[in-house]
Amino acid sequence: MKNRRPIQPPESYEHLREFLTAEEFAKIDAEMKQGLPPVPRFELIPGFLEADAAKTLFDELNQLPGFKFETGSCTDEACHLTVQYGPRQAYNDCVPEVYRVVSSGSMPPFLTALQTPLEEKYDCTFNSCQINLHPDGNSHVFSHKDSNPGHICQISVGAYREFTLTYALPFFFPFAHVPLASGSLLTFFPKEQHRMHHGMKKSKTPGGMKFSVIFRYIPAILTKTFIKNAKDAAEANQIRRERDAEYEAAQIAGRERRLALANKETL
Ligand SMILES: O=C(O)CCC(=O)C(=O)O
Ligand SMILES: [Mn+2]
Repeated sequence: MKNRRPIQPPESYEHLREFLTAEEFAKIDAEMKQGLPPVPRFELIPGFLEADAAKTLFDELNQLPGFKFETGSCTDEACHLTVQYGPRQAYNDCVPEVYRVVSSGSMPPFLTALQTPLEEKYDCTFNSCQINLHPDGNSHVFSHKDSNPGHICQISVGAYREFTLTYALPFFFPFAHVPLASGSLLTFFPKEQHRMHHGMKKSKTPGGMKFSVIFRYIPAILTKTFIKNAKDAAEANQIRRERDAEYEAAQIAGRERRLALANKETL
């Protein structure tokens, strides 16, 4: 396998032929009897916020109370701090209590003002905002998938960092290094984020502070448990049903609210 990596979302797995030997690719083709699943898309908008707006957001985030060292990992040292508004997803049982955050209640207005245009842009509805504070270039995020259904929108402000995206299917392969410049928006799409992992390596050069502002819809059931904690398939299906029913109902209700508001504005 060669060592170069693209940084743009690929349109298909075809680009892997550049990196894999013909034998490796033929083996994968053969293993995936149904054919390869579609490539998980992501969208990066580098200048989603103008420099001034990014600076203002950085200053507002810097004033927020309640940041706490946090990790979702059972083994990694906590090296970022977090504050969460709206529902907070459950932690794996092995995550030390001291590194778990709880919800700080409802979102302050400056975050709601960021959420609204994202919901309009992607026709989706969020109910939570997680803010991660990375104090310097030494903080990192281990490679993982998020557990929520639906879109994930992440706005970055502050020091430059990169996300590494890794295919989880059909094989483990880091396929993109995504530049998270200040003011950028990175969006993962429903279901597709489950086919890849995202993580942030330590910075190679000394770097300053960075905030990640992450909007998601987190159904109540996911604040209590994980599908992989289910004791059997029936319980896993019950969790899935509850998760999807709440999520779908919230998406429909949110769309109706947006439509009603748009109609009122055009009157
Ligand atoms: O802090 C970040 O940049 C990403 C964190 C993340 O992926 C998560 O908390 O699920
Ligand atoms: Mn994540």
